[in-house]
Amino acid sequence: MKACFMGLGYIGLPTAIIAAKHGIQITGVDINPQVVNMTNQGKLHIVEPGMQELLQGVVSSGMLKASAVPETCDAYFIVVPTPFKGNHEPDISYVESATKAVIPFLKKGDLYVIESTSPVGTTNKMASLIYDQRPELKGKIYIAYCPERVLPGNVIYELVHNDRVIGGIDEESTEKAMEFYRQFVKGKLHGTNCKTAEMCKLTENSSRDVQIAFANELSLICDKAGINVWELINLANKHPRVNILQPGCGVGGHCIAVDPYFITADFPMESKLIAQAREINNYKSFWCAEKVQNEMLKFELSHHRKPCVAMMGLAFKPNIDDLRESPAKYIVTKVMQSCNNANILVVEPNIESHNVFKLTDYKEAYNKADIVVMLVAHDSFKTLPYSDNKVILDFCGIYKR
Ligand code: SAJ
Repeated sequence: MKACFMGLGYIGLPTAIIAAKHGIQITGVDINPQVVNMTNQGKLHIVEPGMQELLQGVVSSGMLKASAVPETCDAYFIVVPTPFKGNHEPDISYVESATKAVIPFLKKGDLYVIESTSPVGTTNKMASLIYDQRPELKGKIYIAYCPERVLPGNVIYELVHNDRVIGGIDEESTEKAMEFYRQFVKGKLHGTNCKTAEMCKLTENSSRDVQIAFANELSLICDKAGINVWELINLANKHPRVNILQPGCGVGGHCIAVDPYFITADFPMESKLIAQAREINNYKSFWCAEKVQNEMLKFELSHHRKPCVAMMGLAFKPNIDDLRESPAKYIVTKVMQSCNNANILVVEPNIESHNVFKLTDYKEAYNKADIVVMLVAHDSFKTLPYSDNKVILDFCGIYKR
């Protein structure tokens, strides 16, 4: 069997590699020539543990090759980004152009699958696009949606072991797509229709966003009420049917902070809670920045000098180097702008250097600072002692006090 993966990013490339390892002949297509060149040399352009060795193996055995254009295969997978247009409207133009690129190659019996996170209705839209240009293929090809749900850093394991939801435009398409994934997925495959599968991906990430918003809202209430939110959540979670997540300095990354908008853009009247959760999580970052600025002002008034402030963490979540949509980065930027960058030490132990922020070692910054702002719960920060001689703003529960 031959399969073509349109998009060799964080999801497309690992999936293509795993499929190739399971005996499927893969053509990986990317619009970025550097990605194509690196992949063909067996060099991984993303960071993912264990993936480099696997890539080298499938390239040298000839099971995977990268190209700027698709070629005739038996199955086509659309694994490209779905960003925003502005105003939080999803932009499916990458899915559309990848689909247009494969249309000339489609033939009777082929499988076409979208994996990109997409607004509800996208698979049917792409089916119409295909049939408009190739009416003779109507009812002769299989079209389905199958969202990815892997966690960066654990992709090799999760691609194989996670359950998958697969929704076709008809039952035959669902079955055909399941047949494909069965070749390398050990998790359960759950068949449904394409609209439900599209909504399922958005639901998973919106659910997490709403739950984090609840924790963040509690943190705001507790701050005003003088209650330790970490202790409160820990105690509430002793109830056998309560499981509250952790508050933080906001929600970041390219999934949880983004996907809910794919629902609110299309169903504004119905998605009040989902929209409110987005607002609460965004507000939490703004609130944290204000809190830092207020503490700096208080310090200056009582000490008659400007404080030295350590901003601990830039990544969007603990123990990674990914700064995409990072609330910590937003807070650091906002605080630095408000004080002309004076006396602010920026810390991110998971990256070597940054083109905007001058980075300081975490121990050095902690020792020098009058105000320590814990933004990301990196493991290394947990080794730092609590000090009563410093003002510590712990937004991510390093000390849980
Ligand atoms: N966060 C909190 N409190 C918590 C948990 C997380 O504030 O209790 C924050 C994190 O600090 C971070 C944000 O939420 O800023 C998102 O982190 P995450 O770990 O929830 O999610 P991602 O973006 O790393 O990966 C998610 C995963 N989805 C879920 O956990 C439901 C992953 O399985 C998906 O494949 C991925 O999104 C995706 O591509 O959709």
